[in-house]
Amino acid sequence: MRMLNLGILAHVDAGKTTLTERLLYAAGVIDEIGSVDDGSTQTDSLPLERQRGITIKSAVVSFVIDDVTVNLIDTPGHPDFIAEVERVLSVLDGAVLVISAVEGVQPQTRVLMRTLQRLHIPTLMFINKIDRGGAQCERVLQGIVEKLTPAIIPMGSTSGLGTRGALFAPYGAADADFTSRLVDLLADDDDAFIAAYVNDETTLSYRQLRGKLAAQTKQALVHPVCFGSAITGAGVDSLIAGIKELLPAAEGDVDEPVSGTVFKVERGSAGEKIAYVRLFAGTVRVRDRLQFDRDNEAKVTAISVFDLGSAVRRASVAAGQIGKLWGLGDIQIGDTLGRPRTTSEHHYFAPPTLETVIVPRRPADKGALHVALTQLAEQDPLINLRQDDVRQELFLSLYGEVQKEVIQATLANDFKIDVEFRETTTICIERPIGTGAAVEILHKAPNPFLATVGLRIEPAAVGSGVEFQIEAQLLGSMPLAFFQAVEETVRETLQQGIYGWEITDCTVAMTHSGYLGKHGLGHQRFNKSLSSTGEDYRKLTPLVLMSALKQAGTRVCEPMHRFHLEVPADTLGAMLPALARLDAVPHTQELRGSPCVLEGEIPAARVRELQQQLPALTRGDGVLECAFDCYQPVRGTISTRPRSDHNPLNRKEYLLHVTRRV
Ligand SMILES: Nc1nc2c(ncn2[C@@H]2O[C@H](COP(=O)(O)OP(=O)(O)OP(=O)(O)O)[C@@H](O)[C@H]2O)c(=O)[nH]1
Ligand SMILES: [Mg+2]
Repeated sequence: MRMLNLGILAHVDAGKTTLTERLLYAAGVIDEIGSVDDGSTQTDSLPLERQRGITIKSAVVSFVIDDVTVNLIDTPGHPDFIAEVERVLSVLDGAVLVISAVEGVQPQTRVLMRTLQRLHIPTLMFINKIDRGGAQCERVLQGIVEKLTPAIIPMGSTSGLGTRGALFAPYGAADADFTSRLVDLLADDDDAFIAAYVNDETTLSYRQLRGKLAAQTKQALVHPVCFGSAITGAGVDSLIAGIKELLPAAEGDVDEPVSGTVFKVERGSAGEKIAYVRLFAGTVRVRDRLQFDRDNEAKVTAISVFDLGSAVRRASVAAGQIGKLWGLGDIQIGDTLGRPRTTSEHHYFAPPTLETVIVPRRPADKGALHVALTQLAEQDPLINLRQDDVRQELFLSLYGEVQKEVIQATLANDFKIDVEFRETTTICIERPIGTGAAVEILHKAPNPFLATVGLRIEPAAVGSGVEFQIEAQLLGSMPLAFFQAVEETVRETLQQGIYGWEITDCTVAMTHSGYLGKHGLGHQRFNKSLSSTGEDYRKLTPLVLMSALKQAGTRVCEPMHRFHLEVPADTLGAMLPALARLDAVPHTQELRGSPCVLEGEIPAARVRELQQQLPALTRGDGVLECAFDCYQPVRGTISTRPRSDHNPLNRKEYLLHVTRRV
């Protein structure tokens, strides 16, 4: 049996969960189609999802198309839950990007498509809701070409747009327009193909063209587009045929050593940890001992595998499948099973841009709150729980207000803890401005450590993160463990820059190294106080790095959102000055007709104010959509905005503290 792990992604409310339901129905897994609005779908199974009618967590269901088992992952579309999407990206073989035929390409659609392309995930597009009033076809296609990618091909035509009877009819060999568009599209990436075509148009059979289309779709070079309606079922059969024909199902090697990725962690009814794993190679059986990150090893006590809808208990899970594993107490999201991880941690989307202080309404709940949040952070590592040393307050990272409400409701429902939030602030980053270097040499005052560390820090491309390099002449000059200690400490130290924000988009090069080894001690026994240890490097590195960083200087950058605003034409006069007051900059405006469309950038810190002012400014008719876009230097005269609880004095004390060798 071949397997296909398929993600359904889209802007909020485009119809992912409804489409999932429709696919399960068409595949014969369910007899009745559930509805998001009644809270009866398979994948929106959490009480909160059913109450609110939105997806909050990614959920897996499975169905079979002929000889292919599809594990389908329904993801949330709301930008506050983008972390849920991020975690599943590394386990997907392919994706369906859903776009509403009424709303067209929306801000989150862009964010998602950009990432799917960056990761080369083969993607089909499904233009949903063709039955809804206002549904359009050409305009949406044009929007896709302009805002997402020109490498698309509509796979059929629609009729009765905007009515319950709207239909989708797939093109075939006889549609000359379709075949010539196919040739144009496919030739773009294939010179031999175009040569064959130029020589003799008729030598290319329709079957060859479809084969080529499948090959290029599987390489994520082109994106076939189907239309339909998840509510009426129109176009769903063609989508299913497309999933089978055009996306890369594969048979994993079940006899190889185990290799897998954990993309979701949840707690069972008895509080036990359950890890969702996509297995790329090998077979895991109950009672197997499994190795995973951070040198952990544990015994698998139970397994279930997704089969015809939900997960069922099995004795094993094999390559290609998604399984739930019990017994791995220390497992975390993102962990690799079996073979050690080869790449460093990847974030495909921007991390949360807001941070809030969370406090229990009953002070006595403080301990319980800490425990509960630690458990939530286990399922959602990006909420990044931290406690500040001075005020002993708990800080949570957040994407937005909806996520905040969901955390509040989860704490109340599942843990019986009432909480409130204080002071939501934006999380900035710091980028180095120039190059800085520093070095501390062994046995040379004031260096109190038995280690030599030299570091140079310089700016790198925006979005590149932190790269650590060891300069060539140092390689092999010191035990690897010491280099590792330096790299780990560099990454740790960069969590808090000069103004207290995380430093990113830089390269740190190790320029000097040195150690005192056991061999230097002659006949004496190994003596910790006379030879270098990892601790020496862990304590010296922050001092060297911070002094290099001060030399380089840093610039505080704040998160910016891209906004898409639709407002009645006659409210524009009030809207534009309001945007200016909020530091929002419109780049494009479509002022003809009503509503007018404004698109541009706004600091993340001001989005909430805009949301609050919008109803009054537009008589309640304004529609605002925002998605994170980039980090930009904080504007105005104050280009350095320190973190609220950042206390340079503390940092100094910390550095003084670490200079004492123990
Ligand atoms: N008319 C019409 N309505 C649809 C269609 N598909 C979904 N809807 C409606 O659109 C709304 C959102 O549908 P969902 O399936 O929850 O959308 P979603 O993409 O899963 O939303 P999130 O998971 O919250 O991002 C619901 O009210 C659906 O009934 C469709 O094809 N036609
Ligand atoms: Mg949904």
